[in-house]
Amino acid sequence: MSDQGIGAAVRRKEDARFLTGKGRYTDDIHRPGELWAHFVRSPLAHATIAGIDTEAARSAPGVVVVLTGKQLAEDGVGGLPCGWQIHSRDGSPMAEPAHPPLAAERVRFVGELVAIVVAKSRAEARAGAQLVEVDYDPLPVVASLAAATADGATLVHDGAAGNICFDWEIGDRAATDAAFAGAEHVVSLDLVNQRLIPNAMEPRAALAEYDAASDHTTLYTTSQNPHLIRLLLGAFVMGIPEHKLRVVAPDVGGGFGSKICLYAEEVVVTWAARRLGRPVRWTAERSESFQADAHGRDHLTHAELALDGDGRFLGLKVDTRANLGAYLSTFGSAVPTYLYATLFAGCYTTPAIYANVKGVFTHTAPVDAYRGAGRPEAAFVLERLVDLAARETGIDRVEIRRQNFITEFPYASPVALQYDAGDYGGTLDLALQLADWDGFPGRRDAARTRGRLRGIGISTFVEACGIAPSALAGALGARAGLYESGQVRVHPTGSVTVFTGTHSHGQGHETTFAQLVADHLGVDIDAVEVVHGDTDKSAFGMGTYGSRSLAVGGSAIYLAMEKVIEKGRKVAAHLMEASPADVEFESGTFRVAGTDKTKSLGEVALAAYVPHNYPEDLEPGLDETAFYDPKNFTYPAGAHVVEVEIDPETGVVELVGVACADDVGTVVNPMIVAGQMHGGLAQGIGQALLEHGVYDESGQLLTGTYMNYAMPRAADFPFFKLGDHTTPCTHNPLGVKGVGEVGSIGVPPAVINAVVDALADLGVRHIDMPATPEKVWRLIQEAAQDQAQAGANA
Ligand code: MCN
Repeated sequence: MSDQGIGAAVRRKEDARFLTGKGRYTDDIHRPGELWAHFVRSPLAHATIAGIDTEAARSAPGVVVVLTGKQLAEDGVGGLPCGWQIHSRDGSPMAEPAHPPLAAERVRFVGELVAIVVAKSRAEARAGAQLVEVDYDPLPVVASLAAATADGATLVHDGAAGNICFDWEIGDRAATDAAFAGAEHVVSLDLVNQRLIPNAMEPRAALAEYDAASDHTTLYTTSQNPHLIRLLLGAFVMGIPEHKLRVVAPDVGGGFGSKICLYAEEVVVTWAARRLGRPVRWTAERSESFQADAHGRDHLTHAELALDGDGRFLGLKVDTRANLGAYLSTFGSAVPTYLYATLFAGCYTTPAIYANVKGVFTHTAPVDAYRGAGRPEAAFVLERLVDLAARETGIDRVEIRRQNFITEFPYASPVALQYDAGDYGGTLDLALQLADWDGFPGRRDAARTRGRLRGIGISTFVEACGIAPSALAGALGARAGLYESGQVRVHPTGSVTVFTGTHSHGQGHETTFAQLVADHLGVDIDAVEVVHGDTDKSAFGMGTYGSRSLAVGGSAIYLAMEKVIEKGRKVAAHLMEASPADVEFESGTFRVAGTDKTKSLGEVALAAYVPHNYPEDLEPGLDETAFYDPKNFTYPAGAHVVEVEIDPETGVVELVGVACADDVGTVVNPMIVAGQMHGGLAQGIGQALLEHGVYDESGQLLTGTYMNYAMPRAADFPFFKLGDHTTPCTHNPLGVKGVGEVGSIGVPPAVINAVVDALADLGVRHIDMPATPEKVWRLIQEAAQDQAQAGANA
């Protein structure tokens, strides 16, 4: 390993600009003649729009134009498309109600766009928006899964009976029923996976510009996948040919999945800029982010696990209602189906699995991917059930997992996935060692003497990253391919520019992708620049989500480097008067095998661009592109152990230990991998203990500010103990798997299992997330009352 290549803990190249305030975010970009937009948003969750009076707003100081859904429709701007089609178990396609970017007739969630006010300044746009009079006729609201699926519930969309978008299934129902019929034990659980609200540091923003001379439109936007936004916006919504539309996602301050969707604001700002012939900009206020960024999770689930007398898992049944919000977001239908239920084997050999998922419309913000996207929900169901199974059968929590682990690979799970590699026992052993599992009883007894309840919890899990291959994704309903492009341009003096279709918004690609080049081409890392986020620069790409960037995007870059080496070999052979077959390449040097004749990559590049002495049949230049469509997902796996102490007087849960052993394949940069783990763990622990997006019955968002949506802070965490246990991915050229979501997937059940362990002696069987002090305190009080009652009855 070099000090820059694969495996080196190189400091992030991009941090120099971020830490010195030189990052260039959408809101930092200004165009001459630009105008500001402010949106009028619905204050009601469900209402018909009887009329919109824009008169006063139009004559307000500085206001240039006020536009509504009526004009949008007149201009032929289409609705927001969904990227993944799900079929119900009866074979019918999912309900896909229209999703107009500006509501014209009916509003369906608080925060939905109704009009855009464009003015000379931000303040004037905001003040103008206050003057837009919308005449709403309120309608009944279904703001929760329970309300939306109750008999006779008000319909969110007339075309979706019972508010059901799809009624989807996976697995073998008959085999699963048979497994349950022959079971010794059945463990069942009803649980909630609560709604989360993503909170990227940078709120969403958009700036659109139209150049009439060239008929070119440019949209700067806070996106995780600019090429996809160009495709959807251009081809499906606005009818702009892609060669006339440029989408730039410059520095983006975090996304966590919430910036993969095509949003109504992006469409409306682009439309307004084209209509006016002047640049139009918008930056969300934080309260707009709370209301209108796509939310995450929000499931109600009933699950059952069947076991034989020895604790072997025989069958798993899961029934989930998944909240989709008021409209289908770009990947809203894929998250609770193919990204969720395909993970129900986890790391276990359960032979029969059946899951039914109903996607439900409600009068709430659309729900889409949030870090982990489906996989945390699956791991939570499974790991809570497995823990309960251990308690209810009396089998040790570690042993019940170990005896059900998949140990032979490749492994075909009963829910569609084909695992290629893993060592679940190895990660478990390492996590137990890091956590000092065996020393726990001593620590618990010591805590008791301090009047505290101490618990330890474990979760062992598998995730699937880098959805692939495109043909399979297409067969399952994806309306896009899931490959990636990589271009490697070696300049005449040997420095390198890499163009990728992925997008880095905190993941450190500018460093790790440069490490790939340092490793494979032997170029100094400082002589490598990674370019992303601009559809005019990178050939094409599917962007960044699903922890796909290294496994898919990095592999594309690797393949492009292979092409560079192949061409360079021919040039070097010519320069050294040898046969290409005799030329080897290593660490930046071409060598005639078995001799001391060498040419550096820089010398070869110079010859390629100044081809005075050059092979006749070879094109000049050293610039290669590869598209990589993976053969399979990658399957990172891990074991997370969490230790908590609970103060019975207050119900406060203190996290006293977090130990994680993860297998993310070959590690490119251990420091970045640890950073990704820290971030994911923070979000997973936030879900387990603090965060909850809550609507009241009328569809008002009660958690619309940081005063009532509890975000985790550094002081909420102990030091994380991290361990790495690698089994390389077998089907990509780098052997890598994803790491970006591991923490948020693995840790929530470990936290809740630890909380339940601490309260188990009181008879507590389950607690829903977030395990807030109030919830824990109530459980303790109820348990005390039950025990007192039992004593009185005795
Ligand atoms: N890496 C590595 N070795 C590995 C695996 C990954 O060195 N074996 C490095 C990669 O090269 C990359 C980083 O770790 O620099 C993350 O890689 P990967 O797992 O491929 O994930 P992506 O880059 O595709 O990022 C997506 C993932 C997701 S899905 C969410 S959500 C998320 C996350 O990353 N959102 C983030 N991490 C985030 N981090 C920040 N700061 N901000 C976000 O919005």
